[in-house]
Amino acid sequence: MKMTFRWFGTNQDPISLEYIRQIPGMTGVVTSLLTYPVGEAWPMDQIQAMKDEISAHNLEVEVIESVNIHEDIKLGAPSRDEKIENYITTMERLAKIGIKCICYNMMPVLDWARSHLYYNLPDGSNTMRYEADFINSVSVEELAARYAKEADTYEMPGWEPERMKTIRQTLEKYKDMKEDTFYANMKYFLDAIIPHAEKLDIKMAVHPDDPPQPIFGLPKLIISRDNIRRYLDINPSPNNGITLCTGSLGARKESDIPSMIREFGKEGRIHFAHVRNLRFENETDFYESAHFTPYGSLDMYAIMKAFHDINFKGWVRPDHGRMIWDETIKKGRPGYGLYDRALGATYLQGLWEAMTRVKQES
Ligand SMILES: [Mn+2]
Repeated sequence: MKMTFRWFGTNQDPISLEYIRQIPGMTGVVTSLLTYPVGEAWPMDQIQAMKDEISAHNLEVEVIESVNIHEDIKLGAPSRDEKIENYITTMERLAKIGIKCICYNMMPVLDWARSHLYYNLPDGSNTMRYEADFINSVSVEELAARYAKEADTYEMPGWEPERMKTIRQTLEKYKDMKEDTFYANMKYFLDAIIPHAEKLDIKMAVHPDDPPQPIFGLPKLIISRDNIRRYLDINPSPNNGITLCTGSLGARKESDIPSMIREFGKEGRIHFAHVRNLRFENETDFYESAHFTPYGSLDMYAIMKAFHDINFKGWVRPDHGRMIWDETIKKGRPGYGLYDRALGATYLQGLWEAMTRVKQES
């Protein structure tokens, strides 16, 4: 595995590349042009500037998270062809700076949702939380307003005030969409882009839906082993793969993540992994815990063992952590503090080293 760290970009992330470089084992960052409008081709000069800045700090950039998919593509609207053309142009430009993997999601309208961004834990840290009753009782506008208030210095990706202005109309468009139609729209997109991905040597890695259940009446598709199987089968190219996100998949109690890693990983269809833990409070509610197995509900040893057993060579990043130490006061992007993710990265590498040594010495 290659250990990486998510970085939101210049002026978008309070954590410097210099600090990221100091985390043991960190080979590179995973980033995006966050402020660029979805559906348009990213300008080459901005892509190059991003690459130059990261290289100047002795870090690699091989993974982009994310190049977002325009709603027209998900909805199968007539204007999708133009958006797909732009997507391919972005892929071509990213290939020029050595990008090898693009993470994206196929979630209708909203990228993710939580009830709390800074939920206080008994140890004095705070973290993101998902309380199902709360999410089911608020309107999408009320939730957006809550995020804007709680994280006042950062726009939450997918929850930008600009997007919220037309959210009703966008939600309405999905009202009667059948699952088969949604898969057909995904296939149309994949069949258009995957030949280019093959030529450019870029691995496409769809991220599972977060949370993995319908909210605000929106369909959720990439949430389970069977749905991922279907997504991979609609375009069987090895360049059509997944981002295995333990936190997103793990928010369904029935998910067997190690078995998914073995199944999809052995086929070479896992290109990128988000590894984090979460703690269930009851059947539906959870908060994002420290990575260490005893603190959460996911067995991080079993997860890393599955990656180790399949000899995973792709990119891994620690995922959402808690805000700890001085970050609880200064805060920052929820889930994306420096310290807990750095601890997560070293913990995951500790597990990995032990497994490698046991294998060598046996
Ligand atoms: Mn994730």
